[in-house]
Amino acid sequence: ATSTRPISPPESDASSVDGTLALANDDKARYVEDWDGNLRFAPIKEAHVSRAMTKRHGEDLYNTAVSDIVIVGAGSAGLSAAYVLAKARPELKVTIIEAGVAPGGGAWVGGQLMSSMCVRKPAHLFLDELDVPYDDEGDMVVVKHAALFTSTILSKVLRFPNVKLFNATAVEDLITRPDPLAKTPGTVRIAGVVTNFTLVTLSHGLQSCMDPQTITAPIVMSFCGHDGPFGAFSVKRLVATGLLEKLGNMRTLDMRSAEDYIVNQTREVFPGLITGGMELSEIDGASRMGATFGAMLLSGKKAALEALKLYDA
Ligand code: AHZ
Repeated sequence: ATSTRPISPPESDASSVDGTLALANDDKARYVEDWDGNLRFAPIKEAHVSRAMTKRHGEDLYNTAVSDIVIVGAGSAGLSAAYVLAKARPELKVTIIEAGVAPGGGAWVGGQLMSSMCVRKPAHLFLDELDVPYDDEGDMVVVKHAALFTSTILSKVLRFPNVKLFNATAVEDLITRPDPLAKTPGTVRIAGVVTNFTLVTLSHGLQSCMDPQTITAPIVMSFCGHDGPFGAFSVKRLVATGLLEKLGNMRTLDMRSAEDYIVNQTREVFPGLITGGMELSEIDGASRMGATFGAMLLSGKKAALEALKLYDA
């Protein structure tokens, strides 16, 4: 049996409102799925593929070189911030930089490589907004697989026209400018980020002359997680450059207090730099919470609300 369902022709970007391709009648006859051994893909040229990708990537780099808000780190906190921002303010250009190939940080598993994700109330309201189902266990809810949360929020974030994600791309420095609001001369504020392909960032010891790119933005939000190979990048960089005296270093696990603290203290930690999620525990010397994610979701949301306050000030 031959299905007459059309598949995407290579040249067309056109799609109708409901997402189905608007094909001419003869296209419907040409592009068919044939399961009897006669399936033929549409013709292709290698250059078409190369140009389709390089054109868009170049345009994306060009367009986001000046952004409204840069989000560093697309773990559960960073993605939550991106979702709230992009939804609330479609006119703002939100650029996300994620060092890993796979956005999501640690939120592909719920903890100790186990799949379920525990979320304390009231963060279940954020899951409701995202339409992520869960089991209600009273004071907390359990999503059957952390990947269900992460894939759902990721798909929603990426659909916003005002969001651009560069993955496999690391922030390897911050941009600073003299702070016009500061009383002390010489005081600076964060004014953007310096990026490179993560593979290049990892290879600086092997090759010189691999200069990075820049993205300027009035507000940078950092959700790089707690210390690790790439963790807590922005706050560690503040200390390394003498802009901050020292880090508090993440403390031992205290599930009872850690989540409230992280959400309530999510803030602009340095002029132009908002920090949330577990990166905040490194600057403040706050406890970790272990495998319970409500604070990551709501710290992302609080950070987004703080960013909008700053942006509109
Ligand atoms: O790849 C990192 C990850 O996806 C990314 N990242 C780190 N440094 C970066 C850099 N440039 C670009 N220089 C960078 N991206 O940041 C993301 C951090 O995600 P995460 O899941 O590690 O952090 P989070 O704060 O969103 O969530 C923490 C979840 C934890 S840890 C924890 C505990 O240890 O007790 N408990 C919870 C709930």
